[in-house]
Amino acid sequence: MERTLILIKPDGVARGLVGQILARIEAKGYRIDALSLRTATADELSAHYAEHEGKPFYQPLVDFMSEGPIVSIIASGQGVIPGFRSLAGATDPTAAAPGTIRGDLGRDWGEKVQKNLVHGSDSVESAEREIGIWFPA
Ligand code: RTP
Ligand code: MG
Repeated sequence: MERTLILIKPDGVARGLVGQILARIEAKGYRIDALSLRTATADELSAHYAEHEGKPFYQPLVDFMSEGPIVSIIASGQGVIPGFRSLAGATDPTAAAPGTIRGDLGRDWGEKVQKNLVHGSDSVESAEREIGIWFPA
């Protein structure tokens, strides 16, 4: 079965949106197979965001992701990888369509990094790689 790695980022946990975000994943019909709440280590974040190393938003992104606990989730279901990205909406919460997690629950807070509540894997390869980082066997 197709599976994906979802993160509820520190802004989502701090704002008390975990329940609402999980409810949207479940209401869509995807299954939650694993779930953990904890603060990420520096190693997990550098592995997770390796593709963005060197970009101007990399350090602000890693700092933001270290601010507090994260909920990491493995979710499964046919089409869950693109399906969750479409539930999440566009990266920029100002541009994200209403009806999406980022569009309904997020906004621009005037900070260096886009605080956009959630992460979802963007391909089968990313999903398997990211599941290995957040849920080591
Ligand atoms: P994600 O990986 O978190 O699911 O989001 P995404 O695919 O929509 O966005 P991506 O390009 O992979 O960027 C990863 C995260 O970095 C932050 N970001 N900030 N210019 C900026 O301020 C900027 N660009 C990216 C966001 O938190 C984004 O989700
Ligand atoms: Mg991404």
